[in-house]
Amino acid sequence: MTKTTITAVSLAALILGAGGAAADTWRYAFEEALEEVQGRFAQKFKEEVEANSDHEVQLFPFGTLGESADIMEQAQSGILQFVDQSPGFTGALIPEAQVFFVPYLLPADQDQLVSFFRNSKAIHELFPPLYADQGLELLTMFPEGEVMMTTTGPVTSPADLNEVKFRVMTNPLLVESYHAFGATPTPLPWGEVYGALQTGIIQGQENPAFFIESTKMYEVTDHITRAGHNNFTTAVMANKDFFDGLPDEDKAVVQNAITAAFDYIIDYQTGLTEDSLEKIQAAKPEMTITTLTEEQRAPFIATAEAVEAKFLEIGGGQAQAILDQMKADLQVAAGN
Ligand code: 6CS
Repeated sequence: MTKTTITAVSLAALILGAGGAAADTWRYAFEEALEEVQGRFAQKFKEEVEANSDHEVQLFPFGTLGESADIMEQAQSGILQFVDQSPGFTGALIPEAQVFFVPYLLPADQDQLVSFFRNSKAIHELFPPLYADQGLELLTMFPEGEVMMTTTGPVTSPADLNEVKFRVMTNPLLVESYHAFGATPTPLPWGEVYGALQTGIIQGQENPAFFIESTKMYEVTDHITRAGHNNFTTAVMANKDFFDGLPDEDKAVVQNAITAAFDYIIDYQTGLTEDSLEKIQAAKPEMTITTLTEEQRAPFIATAEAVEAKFLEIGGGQAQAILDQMKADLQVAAGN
């Protein structure tokens, strides 16, 4: 062996042979700011990984690497090791993920909701192969809070949404759902929403209360309506080649950090909705916050069947299996 060959072999041994002992920097991007729910989750994940390994996690909040669609591309191509992208956007890539936009499917009860996310076979067994087909290791899904409409006009019935250009995430089933609610759905990336409301291009959007407060949506709308139609679901993934290539000890570090961050983010959200609504009311006393009565909700609830049928049409090859399993999981979460 020549000296050059020996050096090259030693170098390769150093890089490959070190296995899990090598300290790496892992890049993790998400769709929100550092102090919003996805950012809090990511901070907890980073803290856990760094406490239990030599690796460093570098966090990229919303806007630093582009929109949601951009960070997904970067994660799929391996530029990022981790990404948080909500089914509201992933539904365009994985049609089955649109199931989270069948209105009134997820329970309003927080304990049932958390139990569903913890134990769901649909999430833990059926979705991972669908994400894997897109080069992604699905690590977890978690809820971010009751979704509320914020609009420039008051809303107590679908008729009030007539002619309302209503921003939705870029997800075909969410478009269908707002059609069924009587609005004119307008899919937009997040970065365009405030400006579109300010300039009157759109007149409404939906999001959880913490996000309406932190992104100051109340400055450009006047009414919050709680129709109880959904809870915001998000998902954290790793680039699959990266994850598959990790030694077992690092896979365990990642999985344990995800479990710790899941528990943390559920605790963190206790009281968050009500606190956020209070902050909104304090910042803008004239903002109306209306919880629709059962009677007022009835026509919104009545759309669920048609939207579910649409999901089965456009939700991909596994749509029926996913929907059936979700319903079975929800029954278990409800204690039936
Ligand atoms: O509406 C959206 O697009 C955003 N909403 C939340 C709660 N998180 C990120 C997402 O981009």
